Amino acid sequence: MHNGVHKEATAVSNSIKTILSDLETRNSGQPEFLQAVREVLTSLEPVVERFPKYSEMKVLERFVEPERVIMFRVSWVDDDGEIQVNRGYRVQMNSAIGPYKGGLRFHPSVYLGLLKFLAFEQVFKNSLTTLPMGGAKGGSDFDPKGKSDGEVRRFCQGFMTELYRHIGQFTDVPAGDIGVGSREIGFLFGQYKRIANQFTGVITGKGINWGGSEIRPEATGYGVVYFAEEMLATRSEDLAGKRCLVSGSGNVAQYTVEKLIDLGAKPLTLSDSDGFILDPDGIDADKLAYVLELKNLRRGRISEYAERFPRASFTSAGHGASNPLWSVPADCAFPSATQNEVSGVDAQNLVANGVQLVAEGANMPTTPEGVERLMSAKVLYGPGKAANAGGVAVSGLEMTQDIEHLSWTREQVDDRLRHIMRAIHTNVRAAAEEYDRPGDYVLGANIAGFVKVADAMLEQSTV
Ligand code: NDP
Ligand code: 2IT
Repeated sequence: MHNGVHKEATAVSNSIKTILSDLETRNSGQPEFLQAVREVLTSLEPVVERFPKYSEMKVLERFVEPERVIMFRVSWVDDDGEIQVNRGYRVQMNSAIGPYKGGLRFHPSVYLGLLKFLAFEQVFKNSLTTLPMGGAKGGSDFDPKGKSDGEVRRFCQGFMTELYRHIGQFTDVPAGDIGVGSREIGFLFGQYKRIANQFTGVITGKGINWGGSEIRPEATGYGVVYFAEEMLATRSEDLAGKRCLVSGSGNVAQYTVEKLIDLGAKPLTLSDSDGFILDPDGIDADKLAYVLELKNLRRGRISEYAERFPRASFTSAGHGASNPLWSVPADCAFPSATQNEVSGVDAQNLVANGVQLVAEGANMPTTPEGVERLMSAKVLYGPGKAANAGGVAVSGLEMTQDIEHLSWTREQVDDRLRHIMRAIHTNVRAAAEEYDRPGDYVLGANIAGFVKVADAMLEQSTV
């Protein structure tokens, strides 16, 4: 390497190390946020070396600090008449390329660091969609599991009674995530409308008769499978006949399975936090209809699948360093439950059992050790911020339809979703090639997502 270039590389690498160590000091106790930032900043080294303007203008330092964090109390009354208190949040990370956009998560594990990681990832993902959306995430440590409809409604109304003043169709547009589905979106939107006295597209994932978009419920799962098809096509392969592992059994998992069935693949598994089911005959359309009814209407547990279909088995979740779901022999894997659900050992098991492709429906489901193992084994690895961007992309299309007061057909939205997933795939691969790392979807997604937002920040000056 030329001496000057080498010096520049070392200086950049040192300055990124300094940013990371400052960040660790200032955000100790937020391991998921630090994990997400570490991966991204490390892969941005070559772009920062090539364009000193990013260091000079302190773009990385600005990227890792949310523009605004809102934390608030949510008090509500449970079915026994007791007052309950939860914590609500909205992390407004970056608005350089559009209004803040990102989901709401209701889960007992929610705390500021988790939402900062999700909001940080969202900035890159939204940039990749080709649509004008900034990044945000919010939610609460409220646990919807086991709560009555009335309790969920009262919680959602309390949550929105504070959140409404911080959001708006041109300011910040929330949507669903873990624990926030169509029921919760309805309660949240209804309360927003009541307080603001305005019917606007302030939330996405709305019902089809009140401003929602066709294909939004399906979009994340369909998009992941479209992205997987694109990845396989680079090796002249397709999904027909492929045995697929899917984790989770919520929104993303359900529509991943639906699209896999459509394309002739054989989905074998689903899971929830209690464990996983393995159906050696494959989950077909009728069995999937049962899962949708079980999870979305009865709010039951996935273990019931094995009671209903006796050829399937249920395995309880262990607490060790590995999840037996990822040891099932298969061709492709679609982690679609939660962060850090694929450990280094799990990744090793996937590779040992023949998996050639991992496309992430969940956000950051693979640990850094896991990513390292998959990439060194030359598995086609599609990180969440690229592979699962279809959900927020169709949210962006919902925003456009709301503003124009019209609705596109299923075919129109699905067609746009396919085009967007193809464009993301092309752009991510092009960025990886431009930086001499062909086929590296992690580097490609981080760089392609970064450049657009970073240049917007530079053009908008010191914000
Ligand atoms: P849902 O709430 O619909 O489903 C979540 C599923 O994951 C459930 O089966 C749940 O099981 C399981 N799960 C959640 N937390 C854990 C945990 N700690 N351990 C084991 N299993 C767990 O959420 P979604 O399907 O919407 O979200 C799944 C993932 O996809 C998340 O990472 C989310 O951020 C990501 N995502 C979602 C998008 C969307 O549009 N909804 C878009 C892009 C990404 P249980 O019922 O036992 O909790
Ligand atoms: O992680 C995600 O991209 C989502 N939960 C969807 C966000 C959105 O605004 O549709």
